Amino acid sequence: MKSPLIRHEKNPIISPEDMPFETYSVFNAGATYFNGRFLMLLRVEKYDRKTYFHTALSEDGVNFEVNPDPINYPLAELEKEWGGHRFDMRITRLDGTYYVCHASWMKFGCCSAMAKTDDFINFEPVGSISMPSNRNSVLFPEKINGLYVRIDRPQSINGSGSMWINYSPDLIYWGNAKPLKIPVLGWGGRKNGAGAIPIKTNKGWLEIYHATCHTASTENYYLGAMLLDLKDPSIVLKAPEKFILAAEKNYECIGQVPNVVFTAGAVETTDGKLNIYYGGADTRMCLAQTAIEDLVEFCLRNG
Ligand code: M1P
Repeated sequence: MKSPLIRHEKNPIISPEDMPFETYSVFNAGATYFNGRFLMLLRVEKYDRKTYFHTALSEDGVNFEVNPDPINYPLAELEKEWGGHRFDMRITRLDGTYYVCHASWMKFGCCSAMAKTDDFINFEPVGSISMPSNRNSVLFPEKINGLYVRIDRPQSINGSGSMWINYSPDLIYWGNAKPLKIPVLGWGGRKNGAGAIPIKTNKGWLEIYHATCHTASTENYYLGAMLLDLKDPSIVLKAPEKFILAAEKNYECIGQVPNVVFTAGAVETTDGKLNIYYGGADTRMCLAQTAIEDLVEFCLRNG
């Protein structure tokens, strides 16, 4: 079975030139549904090469209006002392609160960190939730067996690494870490990391992730999908060896970092689609769509 993902005809849905200010990249947005609208937290790099986060809202999930003002995102304790370049925000709605997990580069390396918000205006740091080197944290949208659960990506000194699962009683203390056993993939042998927030289906938790491999010229990024056990998400039920999206279009191959498709958020639409938002070449925002049941079927048939 072929990948059921279809690129949106309006791709890229947000390019730097669409932004209400000068910027050279807008990519890897976290995404959620908020107060009846689609919301993205855009990663924006301006000409000072600093990173800012701007919300963008949409009625239809395709046409977004970008807030010209960046969000006010207070520094967490460790970041005050050691600096923190944040990137790649993933948004989880859990018990009515929105939790944002992101990478935070400090002087000693990259940690996963978390904040929470009710309105995407005021954010309260939860804190650093890992030791270095770690990133690509996604929080599950519900507790499992009474514990918070997240997938993250500890990274080795040579930059490789793969997904692990961690548990916490309070979002601060994390442990019982276990690697997710996905097959060694031809397209993902270098590193991988969780992308969208896991989606609960009756066949398991559906997770869309990225994985990379080195080619003769670049490190190419792909998207893959897998199903995790509902009661014990450290168990990988199905992890197809086929990718679901590769960088093929110009807007995915040409830009700040070539040959990159990278998701940090997917949102269900009211008409049964799944909108998978992804960065193209670390430069612009793109959209691919499928139906959740088609992606689950893809995992079941190819896993
Ligand atoms: O430049 C491609 C990607 O590189 C990193 O990916 P990973 O988290 O897997 O190491 C991140 O910086 C990501 O934002 C970026 O798109």
